[in-house]
Parts: sequence; C-alpha cells; structure tokens
Amino acid sequence: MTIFSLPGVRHTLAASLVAGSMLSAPAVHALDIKSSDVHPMGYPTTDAIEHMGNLLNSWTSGRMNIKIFHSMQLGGEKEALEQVQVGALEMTRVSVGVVGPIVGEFDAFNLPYFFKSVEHMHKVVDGEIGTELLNKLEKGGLIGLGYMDAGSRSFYNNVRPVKSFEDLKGMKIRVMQNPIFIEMVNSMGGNGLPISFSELYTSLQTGVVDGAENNPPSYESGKHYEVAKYYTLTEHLMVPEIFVFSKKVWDTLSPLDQQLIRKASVLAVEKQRELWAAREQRSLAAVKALGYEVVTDIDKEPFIKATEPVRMKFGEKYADLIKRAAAVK
Ligand code: BDP
Repeated sequence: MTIFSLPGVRHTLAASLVAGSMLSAPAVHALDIKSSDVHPMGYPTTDAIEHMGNLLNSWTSGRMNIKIFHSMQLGGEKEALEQVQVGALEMTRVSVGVVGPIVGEFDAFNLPYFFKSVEHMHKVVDGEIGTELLNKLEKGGLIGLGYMDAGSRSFYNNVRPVKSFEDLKGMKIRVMQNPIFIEMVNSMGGNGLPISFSELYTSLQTGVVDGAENNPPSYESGKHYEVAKYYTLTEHLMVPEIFVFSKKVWDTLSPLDQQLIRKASVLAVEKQRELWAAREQRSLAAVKALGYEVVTDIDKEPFIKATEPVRMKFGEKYADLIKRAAAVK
C-alpha cells in the first residue's frame, strides 16, 4: 500500500513509520508550525517557507502545517530567535548576522569581504563547515535547518552618493545587531548604529540614521529607496540567511516528523536559491527604473583594506575555521 510518496526519504522506513503511527491513532499529532520572517510574502525567503509548508501539508494529508508570521508581525530577528529558543515560536528565518552573538563561530560568515564569490559561499555553507556550524546551534537551543541566499550587502544613504571610500565619512549607518558590523562601519569612517530591521524605515525617515546597508531585494522590498536614495554596490558583506527550529519543540517530535521537516527544508533551500537569483536582478532594475541612483562603478580596494583590522580582531578566535573556509575550492 502506498500511503504517500516521500521523495528522498528511505521509503520502507518512512512507510513503516507512517503505517505504524496511523494504526495507533493517538501517536499522530497535528503540528502547526509558527514561523516568522521580517520580509513580506512574495519575498524569496517567505515564499520558500510557504513551499516547505505546502510540502509538509501534502506529505501528511494536512497533519503538518506552517503558518508564516511575515512582515515583522512578531518584531525583529533578535526577538524572534529568543522566542524560538524558549519554544514560544517553532521556527524563524533570520540573517546569520544576528546568529553570531548566539554561536560565535557564525561570525566567520559575518566578516566583511570574507567570501570570494557566491559559489565560494555555497561551497562553504553546503559543505562540512556549514553542517558543523548548523550542529553547533543546538547549544543555543536551536536546530539549524538550512542556509538560504542573501546576495551581497551594499551601502545606501540620503546624504550623498558614495562614489569613493571618502564619501562614507561621518555618516550614521544602521547595521544589524552584532558588534562586528558596528566596527566594520567605523573602520570605513562612518558611525555604525545597531538597530532592528523593524525600526529601520522610520529611523531613516526621521534622521536617526543617514543610511544603512543591505542587498538590493531588501532595499527595494522595504522601500528604503524612498528615504535613502543613493545606493552604491560596495558589496562588503555576503551574509547568508538561516532558518532554525526550536530545539525545545524539536525534542518532542517523532523521528518521522523530524525527518519530514529535514527533507522539506532541503527543498525549501532549493526553491529559495532559485527565487533569489531572479529577484536580485529584478530588484536592482526596479530601483533604477524608478529613477534612483545606483553607483556600480566603485573601487572596492580601499574598503577591503580599511576593514582588515575587523577581520583580524573578530576572526582571531576562529582562525582555524576561517582558514579552512578560505581554503574551500
Ligand atoms: C536582510 C535579511 C534580513 C535581515 C535584514 C537586516 O534578509 O534577515 O533582518 O537584512 O538588515 O537582508 O536586518
């Protein structure tokens, strides 16, 4: 009897586990997974998690579902991670930028100008090192399910177009809540201010900050161009995204449910990366089409040089890991 098809999961094991749990009805628990994201629906990350929810729903005939709390309904990412750690929220998708303060090794990925290319980043996060780090999340009460793409982050502001290294001088720049990013901006002559993404638009609008830094899809989707019209492709960070499950809740799940979530996560990552590649291009084009200035011709060397002390200082503790990641071909 075919109960349902479960691509990739060892069929005999899955079928017997499902058959077993179907026979003993009380063991089958409905699972409504609440998952948060700062982005709205229609963004690559939220759409990928929606896809994951649809897969789980169809594989279990509606027993497992994901409800997405999108658009910062639950606040910023730091708060979301705290909720997941205590088990009040089952899942969240966040930037690795805010994971460093929980599991320090992730700061290797948060160093400015660290990854050489998207391919390099993929090889590192999809390889041994990526898995090793996901496993370390357990000590922070989190189960790491996978890495998603977030392209490169660049500066934008409402004072003047940044056409050379000197132009950033004196600007108050919002960064994600991690000391690395504060020092990164300071090393470039600006003034880094850690602020939650949920407060960023207002902070730009009211002049609490002059600018921020992010990838083109976030700049476009958050309509930050309305309040910070100069965008420059400095591409100083390539911070992946991550989605995590609450270890507290995870430990109450059956091995089959855990397996289903793992399998659906792999497919969610695939989906997200596909959506991401297309969205990155579209977002930049959309911003340009609206008439906003995007500086693409920029000498990155002075930025790379200025941030060397940041790589040294924050990388020192994880020197081996960083060496291994840098050597990944
Ligand atoms: C975006 C990430 C999001 C972060 C945000 C930020 O997708 O997870 O919260 O940047 O800057 O690129 O806080």
